[in-house]
Amino acid sequence: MIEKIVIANRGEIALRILRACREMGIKTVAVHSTADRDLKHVRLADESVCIGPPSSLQSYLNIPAIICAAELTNASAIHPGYGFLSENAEFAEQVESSGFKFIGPSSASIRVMGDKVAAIKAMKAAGVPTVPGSDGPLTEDTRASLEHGRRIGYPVIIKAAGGGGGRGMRVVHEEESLLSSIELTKSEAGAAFNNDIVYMEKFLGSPRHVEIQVMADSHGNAIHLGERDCSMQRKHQKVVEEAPAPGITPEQRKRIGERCATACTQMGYEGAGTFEFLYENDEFYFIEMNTRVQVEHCVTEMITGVDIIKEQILVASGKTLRYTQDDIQIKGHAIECRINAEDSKTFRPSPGKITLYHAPGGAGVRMDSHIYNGYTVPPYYDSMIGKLITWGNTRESAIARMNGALSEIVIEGINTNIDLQKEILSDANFAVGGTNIHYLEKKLGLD
Ligand code: MV4
Repeated sequence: MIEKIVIANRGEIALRILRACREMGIKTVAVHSTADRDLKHVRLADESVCIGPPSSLQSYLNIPAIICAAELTNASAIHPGYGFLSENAEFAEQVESSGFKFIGPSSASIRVMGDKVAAIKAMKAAGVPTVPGSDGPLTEDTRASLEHGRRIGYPVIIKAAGGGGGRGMRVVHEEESLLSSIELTKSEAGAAFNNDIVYMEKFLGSPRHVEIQVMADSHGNAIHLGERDCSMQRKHQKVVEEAPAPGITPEQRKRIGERCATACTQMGYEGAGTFEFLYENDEFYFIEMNTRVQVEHCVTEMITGVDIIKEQILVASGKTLRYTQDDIQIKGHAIECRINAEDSKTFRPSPGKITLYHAPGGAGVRMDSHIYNGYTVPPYYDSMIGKLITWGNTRESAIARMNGALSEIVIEGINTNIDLQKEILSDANFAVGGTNIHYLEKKLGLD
C-alpha cells in the first residue's frame, strides 16, 4: 500500500487530494512554489518542500524538482492532480523510472491519448462511436483530402493531432477553402505543438459536451460512473457542470458507458479517465480522452457516492476496484459552479487579498476551496479559487440549493464570477436543461 504521497499540484485539488490521503491514513508531502507558502494544504500537509519560484515552468512544471522532493521525503507515489504535469507522458515515465508510483495511467496510455489521431483510432477499434472523419492524418495527397471533404460533407473541422481542449482547430465551410485551411492549421500546429499532423472531422454545429467518467484497475476491471454535462462554457473554460446530463436516458447511459469501460479494458487503461463526447441529435461522438482526474469530478462523486480520488489511490496501490458496475447507482442530481477570481465584465483574473470569506453550507452543499480569510490569491496561476457543488434528489432541488448557496457565500477583497453564476442559475433555458456549447457565449453577447 502507498504510504506517502507527493501532491504535485496546488489550490483546491491539492487540498482535495490531501483530504483523501488523511482519510486513508496516508502521509502527505506538499510541493509548492515560493508564491504558495500560505496555501491551505501546505499548512495541513505532513511535510512540505519548496520547489521553485512562482513561475509554473520553474515549479509545478519542474520535473526534476518534483522527483527530487519525492526522493528527499522518501515518498512512495506522486499524485499529479489536473493541469500542470497530469497528462505529461514524459513526467509519468520519469516518475516510474525513479521508483515512484505515478497515480494515473501508464505513460504509454497518456501518450496514446495525447495523440488525438491515435486516440480516435483506439476508440474506433474498441467500438466507441466517433465523429465521421478522415480516421487518420491528412497527407500530402490533396486529392485524398478533397475526397474526405466530399464524403464527410461540409462544414468540416481540421484539428491538430497534438491539440485538444480547443487548441489548433479550424472550421471549413466549403471545398474552395479546404486545402488552404489544412495548410494553415498544419503550420500553426507545427509551431504550437511541434507536431504538424492534422485530421478532419464533420463539424457539428450545436452539440452539447457530455463526458463519461471511467475508473479502471490494474487487473483488467473497468467501470463507468455515468456522464456529466459540461456544455456551459466560455472560451473553452467550463463554468457550470452537472451530473447526470439532462435528458440522457438510463439506456443511453448504459450503452455508451459500457463501451467506454470496455475500451479501458481493451487498452489496458488504469486509473480515472474521462471520455469526452459531443452529443447532438441523440448521438454520442467521441472527440478526446482525458487521462487525469478532472475539475468537475465532484458532481460524479455526489451522484454515485464514489470517492474518485480515493479510488485513484487504491488502484494505484494495485488494489482491485471496490465496485462492480452493478454497485454503481445514480442517485439524484449534482451541479458544480466554478468560482473564479476574475473581473465580472472583462473576465480578466482578479488576484489579491481576500479580506472576508464566509463559506456556504447546509444539506447537499459542498465547497471545495483552499481559500480562507486573509488568503492572497497569487497572480501566477489559474483564476479558479474553488468549486461550489450542490446535490439534490432532483435537478430542481440541486438548483434551489445552488441558488441558496450562491447568495450565502461572501468573498470580499477580490472580484469573482459569483454574480455570473447567479445569472446562469436563474436562466430560463438553464432551468429547462440541455443547452449547447454555444449557449453561454451567445447569452453573454460574445457571438
Ligand atoms: C468539435 C466541435 C464541433 N465538431 N468537433 C473544442 C474543444 C475540443 N475538445 C473539441 N472542440 C470542438 N470540437 C467537431 N467535429 C466543436 C468543438 C467545440 C467545443 C467542444 C466542447 C466544448 C466546447 C466547445 C466550444 C467550441 C467548439
